Amino acid sequence: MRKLALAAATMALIMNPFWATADQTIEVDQITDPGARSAHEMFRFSPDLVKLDPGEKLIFLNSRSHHTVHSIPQFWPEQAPKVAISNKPRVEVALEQEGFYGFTCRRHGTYGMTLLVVVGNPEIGADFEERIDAMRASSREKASFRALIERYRGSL
Ligand SMILES: [Cu+2]
Repeated sequence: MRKLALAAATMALIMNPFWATADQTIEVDQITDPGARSAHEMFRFSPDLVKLDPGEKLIFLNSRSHHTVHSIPQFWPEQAPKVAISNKPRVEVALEQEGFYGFTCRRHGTYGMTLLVVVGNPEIGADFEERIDAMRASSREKASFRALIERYRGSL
């Protein structure tokens, strides 16, 4: 029983968003887990929900073996430069503007491989469902991204 409780506590930790503190650099890995039970678990960003202060850095690891990192245009601050990474073991990205930054993997986004980075304390606009509808993405990808936003909302 005790082992089970410990496992549950560990799982809860894993499921929680990773909150950055000031001056931290957060690493986001791109995972391929052949032992996973579903495609959504097999291909994923880890962590998949990150909160940063403006100007803090994000490091993307392992944009290889078909993994890429691409901006989701519907969830991207207007003035911020878009991100497009492929075939790179390590890329540093600084996100200067407050807002929601949506990321997808071009190859595995269709299975739900998405990442949400929240910079500062932006408001979740009433139009967020419309934005999700406007994403050029599979229903699984949209559902995965919606779940990230709900997780962020639930953590406030
Ligand atoms: Cu991928």
